[in-house]
Amino acid sequence: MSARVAGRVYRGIQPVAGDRALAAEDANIPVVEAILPRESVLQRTVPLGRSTQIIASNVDIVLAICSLHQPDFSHGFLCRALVAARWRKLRAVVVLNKMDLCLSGEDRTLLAGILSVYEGAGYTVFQTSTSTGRGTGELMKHIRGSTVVMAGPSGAGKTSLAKRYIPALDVRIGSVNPKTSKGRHTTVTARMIPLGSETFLIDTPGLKMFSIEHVPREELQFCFPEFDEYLGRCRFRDCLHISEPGCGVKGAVELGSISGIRYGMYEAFMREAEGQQGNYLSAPSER
Ligand SMILES: Nc1nc2c(ncn2[C@@H]2O[C@H](COP(=O)(O)OP(=O)(O)OP(=O)(O)O)[C@@H](O)[C@H]2O)c(=O)[nH]1
Ligand SMILES: [Mg+2]
Ligand SMILES: [Zn+2]
Repeated sequence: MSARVAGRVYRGIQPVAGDRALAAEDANIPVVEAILPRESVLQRTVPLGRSTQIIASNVDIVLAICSLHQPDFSHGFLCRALVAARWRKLRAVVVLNKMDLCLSGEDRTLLAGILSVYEGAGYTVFQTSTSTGRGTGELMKHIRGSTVVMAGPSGAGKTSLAKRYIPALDVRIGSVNPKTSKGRHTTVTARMIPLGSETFLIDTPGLKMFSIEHVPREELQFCFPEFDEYLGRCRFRDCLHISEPGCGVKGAVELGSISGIRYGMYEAFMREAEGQQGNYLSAPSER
């Protein structure tokens, strides 16, 4: 159903997918008079603009969706999306889509590495293919009854997943540029799609990078759930787990209890937050 938004609403707040609104009926077209307070939001920093953008509101779960190839998997993208979700206290799960393209021995090694990093960090990882339907039923069981926002690079298959669940959905599916393996930014606005009466899936435009500059530097350590049990074990109470002696987090990395790739991401985000390395560099340990 479409609605008109009263001009004064825009002066206070920009409506986003997931918002709940008070609406009045005007010549059969609902007119949004007010946006109700948001219970939760997923937000990102707008690259270069230094402002933040609320991607969706009132969500229960963030589906951080990516693929091994077309586009290529990026720890940087995935870890940023997971940080953004956790900073807003949103539950996140990882969806590895396009599993039908994961055929070679090299792919299986890559997959095993990714699973060990993210499952080791406590995340549930779903392996799906919107082409064959693999894993999409299991994913549906997990999200049933929730409002879910998809976040991922362009071309990962977000809209294709929505269409797998609602085949009659009138949406555009893009393609992936064969030269660059990147998507073509087909979806341009976020949209909430009802999947049954109590499950809602928010499709979003693919991002080049999920920027998290809005997350304060000292709070990044709390956005890596696997750090939690080690945070109290540092010699210094204000340890930021970079170069301080007697650091519990670094000790756990050395013992292999925390993945070196995830810790490398933490270090990179801390450096970025300090502004030493400019913005949006990929982390040194990214493979
Ligand atoms: N092989 C394969 N291709 C897929 C799968 N899912 C999506 N695709 C293809 O990937 C391309 C991009 O799919 P979209 O669903 O438009 O991707 P998106 O994430 O919505 O992209 P944006 O809207 O640009 O953010 C299309 O050519 C799809 O057919 C999959 O599971 N396997
Ligand atoms: Mg799309
Ligand atoms: Zn420490």
